[in-house]
Amino acid sequence: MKNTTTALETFNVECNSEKLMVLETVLDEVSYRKLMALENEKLHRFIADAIDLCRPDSVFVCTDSPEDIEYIRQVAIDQGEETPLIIDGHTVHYDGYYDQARDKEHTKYLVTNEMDLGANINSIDKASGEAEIREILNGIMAGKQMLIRFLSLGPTNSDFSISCCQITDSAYVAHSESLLYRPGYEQFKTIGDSTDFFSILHSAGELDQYNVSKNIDRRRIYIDLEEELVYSVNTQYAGNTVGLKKLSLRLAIQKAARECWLAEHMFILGVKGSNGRVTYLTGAYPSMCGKTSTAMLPGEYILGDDLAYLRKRNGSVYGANAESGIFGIIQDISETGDPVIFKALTTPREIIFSNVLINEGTPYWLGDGRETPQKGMNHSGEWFEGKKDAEGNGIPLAHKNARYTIMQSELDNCDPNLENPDGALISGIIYGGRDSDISVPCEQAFDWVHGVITKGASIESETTAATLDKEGVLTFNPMSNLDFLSMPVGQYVRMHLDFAGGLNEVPHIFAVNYFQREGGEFLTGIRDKHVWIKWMELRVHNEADAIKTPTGLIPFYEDLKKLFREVLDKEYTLEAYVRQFTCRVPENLAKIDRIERIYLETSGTPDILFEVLEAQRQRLLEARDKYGDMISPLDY
Ligand code: SPV
Ligand code: MN
Repeated sequence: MKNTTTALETFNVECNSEKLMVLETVLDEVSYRKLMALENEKLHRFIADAIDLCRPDSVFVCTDSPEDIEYIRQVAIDQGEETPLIIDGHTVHYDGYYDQARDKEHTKYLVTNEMDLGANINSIDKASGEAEIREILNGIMAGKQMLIRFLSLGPTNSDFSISCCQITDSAYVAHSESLLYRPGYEQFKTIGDSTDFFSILHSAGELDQYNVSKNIDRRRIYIDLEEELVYSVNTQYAGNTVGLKKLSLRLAIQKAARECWLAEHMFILGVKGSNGRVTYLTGAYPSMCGKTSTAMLPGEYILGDDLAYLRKRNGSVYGANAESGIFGIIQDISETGDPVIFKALTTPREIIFSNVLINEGTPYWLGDGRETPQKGMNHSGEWFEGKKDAEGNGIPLAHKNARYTIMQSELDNCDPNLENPDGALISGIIYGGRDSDISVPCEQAFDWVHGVITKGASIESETTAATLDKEGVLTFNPMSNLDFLSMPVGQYVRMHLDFAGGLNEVPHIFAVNYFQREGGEFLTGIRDKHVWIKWMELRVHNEADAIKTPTGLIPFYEDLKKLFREVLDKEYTLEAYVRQFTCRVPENLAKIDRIERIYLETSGTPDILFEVLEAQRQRLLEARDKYGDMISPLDY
């Protein structure tokens, strides 16, 4: 039993026709009519409460009509949240200098006494958290216009669809959503009075002279799992504000658990095989582990780059992209390295660049392979080579987390199934990591349980120079979803294990590591990942054999040699193969110890996890007795 009544509950109890009157008094006739066409009481209450709380000067309801979509794009420019660039359709947006990434510290779940999310998940007592954030939101939209959008996660009118209502005072946020998500106004008509939708209330708060959020010290992102409601305030960075991205992923993970499907931080890639077949693989990799470059492999199809929903139908797994656009890292995109995306970013079409350098209306970013100007505008304001910030740190010409926002359909290799309400048949799941000397470049799990536990639930990734942490420290990140878990990690792993129940076609599980190193040198080339992916495609169709090792199934040299020739037109030596696919027993044993320790400290871990890790340890010990610490793939 709950012993406290929250402010929202009080509002709902009191939300009689008098409270709802605010809709009639604040909305103009056109917006009122648009809203009333959606006959949903919970929706009307959410919007009435937001208006009552934030007190905007005016409200705009977006129906997704071309005029409404254009209106939002234009407001973003008129308000100075975006500036048009030389190329048609391109604009630039800046987030504040200290608002360049997801704020993990201030992203919290609002929890009641009876909820247990485990020790590692950031949470706050619901009544006090709600009171705190509503106090910050109180009157925050004075002098501003509130924008209301209806959107769909997943293709519309499908099993995958989740209707969402986003309220924001940032036209940049609303505009980003035009590029990143499917329109949902019409879908809201079809859900009738259902309470089954996500609600997001965002305000950028007071803006400074550069139109960036001023009160960063009062930046808060609070998530109410019971109400499927998110509050976000005093921030603009899309990962904190675009409600359908990581904020909804947290809600979707809980919803998926209730409804027996999976909401994952995964790309979906369509790999071309023989006779015109296309095989779909999903992939979960922590950041800076090659996720986007794998999703965008030249010559293959991209179905999604960040968020995948996986559902079971007729004994098989089908996947859909929760999004229809890309909010991608722009650093290191160059004409030679990434021709498809580079071309898209340098030709006319709708794109929002964020936190890049602008010189004479042209965007520049780190690692773009071009001669870069010595001055311009960037996330620090007027920028010049050698500029330092308040802490004395040199300011690079663009932020490392600078991004581009683009509709996926703008890419030449966009998968034709993007809007397919049935999704695509998923044949395999890839888990990525980053370590210098533990995992081989690619490996297949023995079966679903072995894969979920030793690959997905055991992901570790070395910290890189891109974070403030010490470099090379292994960080635990199960299914690369740790930042977004809305349940104890043991329960989340159990949910994956159970997912295979009732399946006739169980997806194959693979692991990759693109970052093996010896003496500072990478053992694999940047494009070699394409070969590992093509090998997986063959494995799915039983067209390649594999060698059984203590940790999984690895490729035969001859198969890889052939693929290197076909895919990359490259010679692949036996020497390279042996170095890359040697099993390092002590490193693998130490990893098992680390993972086991983490799960022992977490309540609710299923026993099978410990059994599977122990069996892997025993296989490694037996192999060590027979072959020694370093086992060549030619030994078995
Ligand atoms: C990530 O950090 O995993 C992203 C970008 O995809 S964000 O929207 O910030 O989550
Ligand atoms: Mn992501």
